[in-house]
Amino acid sequence: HAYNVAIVGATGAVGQQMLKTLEEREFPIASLKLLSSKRSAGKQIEFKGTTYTVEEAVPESFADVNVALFSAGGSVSKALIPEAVKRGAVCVDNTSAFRMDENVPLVVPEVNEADLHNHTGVIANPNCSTIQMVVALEPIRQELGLKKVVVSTYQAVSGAGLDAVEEMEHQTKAILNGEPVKAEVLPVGGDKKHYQIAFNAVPQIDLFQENGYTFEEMKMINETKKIMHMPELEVAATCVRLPIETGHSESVYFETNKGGTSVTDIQQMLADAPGVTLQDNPSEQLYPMVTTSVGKNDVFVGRVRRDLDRDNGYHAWIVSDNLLKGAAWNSVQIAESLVKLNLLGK
Ligand code: 11C
Repeated sequence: HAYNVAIVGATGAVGQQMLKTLEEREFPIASLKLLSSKRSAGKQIEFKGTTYTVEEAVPESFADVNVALFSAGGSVSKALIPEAVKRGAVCVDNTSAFRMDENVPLVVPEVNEADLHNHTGVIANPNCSTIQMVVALEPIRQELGLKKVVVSTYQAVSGAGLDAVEEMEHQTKAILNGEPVKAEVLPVGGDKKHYQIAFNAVPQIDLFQENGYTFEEMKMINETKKIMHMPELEVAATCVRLPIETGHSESVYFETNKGGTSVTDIQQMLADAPGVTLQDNPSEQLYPMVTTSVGKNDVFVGRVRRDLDRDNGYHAWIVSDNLLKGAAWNSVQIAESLVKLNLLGK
């Protein structure tokens, strides 16, 4: 069986990786529609040797579509997903528009694939920094339980889109050439000030919320609890943007319910877990890095060590490609799970 597939946001940083991933995974495509906002309509994109013209996404675009992957921003998802669902398309949404809606499953297949059974047309794909963290924590949660998580992130600019990547490149060249620096995109479109990202570390991703946390930090907190079905889990996050093109890194401290487990046992849990590659050998200087993780679908974990004060506390370093497992690959993986579980309808 093959499916009519639509990609909304086909020209964006994530849309491009969705196409690459669909091709690599040989997803069974009967027909493909590449959609975008009005601004990008008319662009041409190659897929498996055929040239497609990107069309503006409108409600009628979704007639006959079986599965639609959305990554064109929250407002596009809010406007068009109800229209697509009405027309029978199952939508996998990579934006934050529906993630915390209690009728919408928020899915990372390695953690909560079974939640797909409850879908009513929309499945939300979590935030990139949340996904890589829960993939690494889930095998530990299963064996030892989880009590508390404290994460600090080191996030790449491609998470903020292609405009942000371009801005970083321009700024870097300008600085190296001794020219003035322009900042118009980062840290976030909707805020009053913009700051240079080149040669900088910016502790703001998305807008500040009333509680002093940024929206990115609150996404990590709320989404982790929802995906793991653990409203009681204690989670705190600090999210920082670095001048890296692609690949998010995270320093994660976690406390388990059961104490006293050896680092070797934790490493074994990680090594055996789906979607995880353990890279952890200090004597060989083996640990995950952006340069060795980008372009791969897995979540890479290393630097596992016991907290010096608590026998149920551990530290780890988690790296993944934010456009792949953090976005495109997780979305395509959800589509594959929908096919496997016979949940695409029609
Ligand atoms: C970033 N995590 O790195 C953001 C991008 O909610 O899907 C993903 C935003 C989202 O800027």
